[in-house]
Amino acid sequence: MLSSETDRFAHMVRICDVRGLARVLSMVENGHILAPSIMHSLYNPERSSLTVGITGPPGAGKSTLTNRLITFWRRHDNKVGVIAVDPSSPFSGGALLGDRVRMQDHASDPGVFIRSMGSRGHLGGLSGATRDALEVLAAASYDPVLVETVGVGQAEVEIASLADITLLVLVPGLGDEVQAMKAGIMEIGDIIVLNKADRPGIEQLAMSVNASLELLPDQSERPPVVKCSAQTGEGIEDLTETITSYISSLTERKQIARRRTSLILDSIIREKGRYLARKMVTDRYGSVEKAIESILEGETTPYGIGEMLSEFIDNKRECENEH
Ligand SMILES: Nc1nc2c(ncn2[C@@H]2O[C@H](COP(=O)(O)OP(=O)(O)O)[C@@H](O)[C@H]2O)c(=O)[nH]1
Ligand SMILES: [Mg+2]
Repeated sequence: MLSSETDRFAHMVRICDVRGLARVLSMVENGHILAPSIMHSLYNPERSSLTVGITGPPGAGKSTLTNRLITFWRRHDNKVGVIAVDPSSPFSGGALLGDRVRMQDHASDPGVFIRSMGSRGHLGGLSGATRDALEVLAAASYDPVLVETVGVGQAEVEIASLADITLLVLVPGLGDEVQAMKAGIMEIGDIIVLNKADRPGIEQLAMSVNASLELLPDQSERPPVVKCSAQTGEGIEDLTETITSYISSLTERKQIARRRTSLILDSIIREKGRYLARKMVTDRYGSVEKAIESILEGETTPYGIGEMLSEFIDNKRECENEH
């Protein structure tokens, strides 16, 4: 029964039945009991669809740019999937208003599937839900699947770097130095997009970004930097050419499949590890809050609990009744 249901949903995704697809995405988001087996059935490390992460500070023009990129790929007859992730929004499934408005050129195009994800409800965390949603849209042969994340915090960076290619969007005037000098942020962009090139300050931004990139120890890994204006369309062709040539440089399919699989497995290991450890603490103390009480009362320490977890994992202890 379970397996035939799984097959039915996986089939709906593969034939790109839009309602089935929306249903499966909701199941993934809400941690439905069938979600893992559907994902298991759909996963193909050597799938041909590529995923493109678009990240950068709020207001950088990511949605406007996404709109332009959709137009580009639609002209090449690709079906395009878009996942707009906003961790600060409580909404999921429905519309993130601003994003929808920015992408409305494509709202009625059946070759474009747009899905918004907010912070609410994800049992495995927003990044796990996004990870799986990317795989679902890729399995439905949307190619590419774009994922726009708002902000440059840890969570957003993690989500964007799950994609096969990541665009980091920076703009003049949002505290250029701060933006450019965050070395960690530089490392996440395969392509750095300097948007709002129609605005003053773009040259200054380009200089400060290039100066930061000089500091990369391996200059052969230096990401291309492209100036454009998502609003006027200036430089968009340069950007699409850069993306296309980046994609064709990723010729080693096996290598992409390996990287993709390793990121997904790593993310699942982290997710399950956190779940397992919390569950062990809860089994032992009743709840995480009670564990904290025990620590404050001097009965143990966070490290003592860590040790206990290690011993549980290594089977050196029985789970309950240890003193
Ligand atoms: N001047 C200018 N404004 C832009 C450009 N791209 C986007 N915008 C504007 O910047 C604002 C934020 O854009 P949006 O795409 O929603 O940014 P997001 O938060 O990164 O998704 C909107 O008012 C856009 O019209 C650009 O290249 N030049
Ligand atoms: Mg946006």
